[in-house]
Amino acid sequence: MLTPQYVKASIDGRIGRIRLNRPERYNALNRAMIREIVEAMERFDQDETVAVIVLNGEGKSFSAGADIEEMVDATPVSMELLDPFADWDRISRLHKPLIAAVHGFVLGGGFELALACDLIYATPETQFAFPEVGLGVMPGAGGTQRLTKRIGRTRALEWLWTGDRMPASEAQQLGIINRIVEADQLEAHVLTVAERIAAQPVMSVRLIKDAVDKAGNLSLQDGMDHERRNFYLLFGTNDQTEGMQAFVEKRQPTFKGN
Ligand code: CO8
Repeated sequence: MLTPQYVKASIDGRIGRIRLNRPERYNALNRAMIREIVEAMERFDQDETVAVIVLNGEGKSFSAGADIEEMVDATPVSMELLDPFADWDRISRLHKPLIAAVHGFVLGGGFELALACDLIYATPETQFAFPEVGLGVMPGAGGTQRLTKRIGRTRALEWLWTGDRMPASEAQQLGIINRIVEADQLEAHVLTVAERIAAQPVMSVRLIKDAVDKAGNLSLQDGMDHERRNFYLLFGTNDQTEGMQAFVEKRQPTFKGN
């Protein structure tokens, strides 16, 4: 594997950290950068020492979206042959919690990358938008689908058609982001949340994510059937035995992550 050029990846305790590192371009996402992000995510997803993955952007902003210069001469055929979204699709197949800590501009593909994460924390000054309409295109990495599932058709269309900037306060009201945190506390806050999740039984965290993902795609009954199978499966884990035994014995559990 080549040395990453556009991202910095590191492990901090049980947290896998990925920092978008193209600040001179507002972390505009070219194809190589997306591949590096996805490869780092997959590496952490497979690494037993990592429990949670945290993503953030270096410089003034999280990301100003896909690299426009890279797309300016694209044709339908070049896009079809390159299939740039194949890498993006790999993000949905990750099992571990993905947390985005965003600031500054979160635009276009940058917004799509944040929406592909499980939790989003933002600074008060963060601005979200889908400006693609003004470039004669539209979101292509899940923006129309994920935004609509989050906030409903009517609201999504307004943001997508106008390309207006959505302040963090509104993103929070709409349920797009989890919480607004002052810029100087964002990193510490997100790491605290990540560490709390990392301390939970690994299989519970994993199967909760799996079941919640089904809620968007299955009927209520099919989703509940899936949930039940995950619930039963957890009775095969050591952490279930320990968690329930510890409760009965009135002591703190010691989870082993299996
Ligand atoms: N792509 C390429 N370069 C960019 C991008 C971008 N998205 N955004 C900023 N840059 C570059 C600028 O060209 C500039 O480069 P240089 O210094 O060489 O002139 C540098 O970053 C600094 O930018 P500005 O001088 O423009 O800085 P400002 O502070 O004046 O403005 C903005 C910052 C508001 C972020 C402005 O740069 C902007 O509007 N950027 C474009 C935002 C945008 O339209 N994003 C949507 C892109 S399309 C998309 O995301 C489709 C997603 C579908 C997935 C595709 C996968 C293949």
